[in-house]
Amino acid sequence: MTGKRAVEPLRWGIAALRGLLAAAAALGIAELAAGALGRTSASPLLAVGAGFIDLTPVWLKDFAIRHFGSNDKTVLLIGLGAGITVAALVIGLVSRRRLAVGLIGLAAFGIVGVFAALTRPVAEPVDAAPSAVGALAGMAALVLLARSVRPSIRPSRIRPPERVSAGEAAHGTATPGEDEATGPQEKWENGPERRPKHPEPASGAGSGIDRRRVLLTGAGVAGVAAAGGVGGRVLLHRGDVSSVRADLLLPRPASPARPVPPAAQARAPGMTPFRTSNRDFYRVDTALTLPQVDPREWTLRIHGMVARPVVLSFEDLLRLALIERDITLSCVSNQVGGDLAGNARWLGAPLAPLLRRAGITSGADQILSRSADGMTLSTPIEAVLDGRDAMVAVGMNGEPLPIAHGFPARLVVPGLYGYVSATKWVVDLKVTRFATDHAYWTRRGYADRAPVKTFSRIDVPKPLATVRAGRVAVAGTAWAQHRGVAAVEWQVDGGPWRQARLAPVPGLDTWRQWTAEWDAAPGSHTLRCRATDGTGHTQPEHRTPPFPDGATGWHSVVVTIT
Ligand SMILES: Nc1nc2c(c(=O)[nH]1)N[C@H]1C(S)=C(S)[C@@H](COP(=O)(O)O)O[C@H]1N2
Ligand SMILES: [Mo]
Repeated sequence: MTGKRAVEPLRWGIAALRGLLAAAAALGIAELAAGALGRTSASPLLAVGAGFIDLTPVWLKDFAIRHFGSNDKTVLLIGLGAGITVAALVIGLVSRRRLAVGLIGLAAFGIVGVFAALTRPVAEPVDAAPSAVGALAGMAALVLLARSVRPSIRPSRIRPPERVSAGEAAHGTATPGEDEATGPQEKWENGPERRPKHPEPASGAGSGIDRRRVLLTGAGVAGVAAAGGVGGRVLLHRGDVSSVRADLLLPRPASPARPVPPAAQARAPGMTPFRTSNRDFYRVDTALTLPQVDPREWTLRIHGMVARPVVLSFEDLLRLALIERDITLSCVSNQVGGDLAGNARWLGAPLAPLLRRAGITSGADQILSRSADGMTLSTPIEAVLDGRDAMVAVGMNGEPLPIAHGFPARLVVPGLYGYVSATKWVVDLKVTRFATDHAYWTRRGYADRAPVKTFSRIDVPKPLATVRAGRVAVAGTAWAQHRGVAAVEWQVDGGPWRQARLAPVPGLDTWRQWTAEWDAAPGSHTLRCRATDGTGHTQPEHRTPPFPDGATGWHSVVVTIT
């Protein structure tokens, strides 16, 4: 019995590994099928991940954005991978005794994958195929792996395994292949009293298990899994549009941006750049993989409550009189003091004339925009038509839009939070009513109309910084897009409010930097700031969370002066 005890954990380990290999084969083949179809969104991992994103409750999404920021998707994929690994190990373990249960487990995963793929907003019936084919491949792999550890020659065997299995099936106790020791061991389960003294030899040597066969089968399945996964990735890469983007030349604007006054950049060391580079621009979206939209195939459809529906190609769009503007974009999920905001120079076609060309029917109050990956955003029409520089943007900081920021085209509407204005990879504008159509976030309880709230934060000194006593530079960023920042005040330890110096800005639609000098005495101090916008509204002290229409509250920073 000592020999058996030593071998048991190893056998369980091998069984668990079989589950892992079968799952890998399933995912690898599914990836290959998705690649062959050129359907990224049908890859089971991505489809299930995207489904997770859609099912994520608002509080969890805010938590994820707060703690992982633009890495939220990596964290999700790692979590998903960990979950699948655990499930695969369990499938392996249960299939040691009950292969059928393991197979049902794999099939269940396949069904989840099929369901996830078919419920994506951009789903097509073929999207069921990768998960289905993958699940079948995983099941086949599990059977093969289970068979490979069956003893091939057993001196003690009286009947061939087929007959033993058939006999067992007749008793209704087991199905063939439930354990690596199919045959004799199945019989033992019928009655312990019939169990031989030494059910399993201590070492594989005399067991009749063909180690070569086990290893070869395992390696074969692993190879198929890896080849499928890599092949699938390579095939899916065919759709990558980075080279198309690199070759694209954008026209010059008919209406260039006003020059940014050099002093718009406050000179405090460590201060936030006035213009955010494309690389540093925050990214918030529900896209688990970046939509690859080829401008040569791109169209923008304007329809719904319009007199004359319009369809524009990318060339059509570039032929329009383009405008270039500095506009600060910010996210409703930004917390007090947060950095989910960025300021860029956008190039694009003004949106209002396009809508007027289509002829908006009276009663329409919403533009429901849709992206290539099926995301929907709603924008109040009155904001788009009130004269502000709402645009279908194609350029960002002198380049075509980065793929992560909406290539080849996105909406930008100054003054509104991103979720009600800044549709990336935009392909469709439906003129409609708030009473009729609901966009992704508004369906989840976020506000229909969400003007950016008047906001200011302290950028330097950094929170919990230790600074030398004396003259200390205090500086920060404030925004109230399209209303403009009229004043920023700051205070120390709850003392009197003092006016900060405001840097010049090119217009009402960008953020505005502010600076102040502080004669700092040693000790621990709390700095606070608040902004007042062009309408006279002052950022309120009361803190509210981002849901449902943006966070409020004063930003404060604690610093140590030595
Ligand atoms: N297609 C698509 N567009 C989208 C989103 C999205 O999830 N999908 N998110 C919106 C939100 S919530 C914000 S704040 C901005 C962010 O734009 P950025 O990633 O370029 O900074 O994009 C908006 N446009
Ligand atoms: Mo956002």
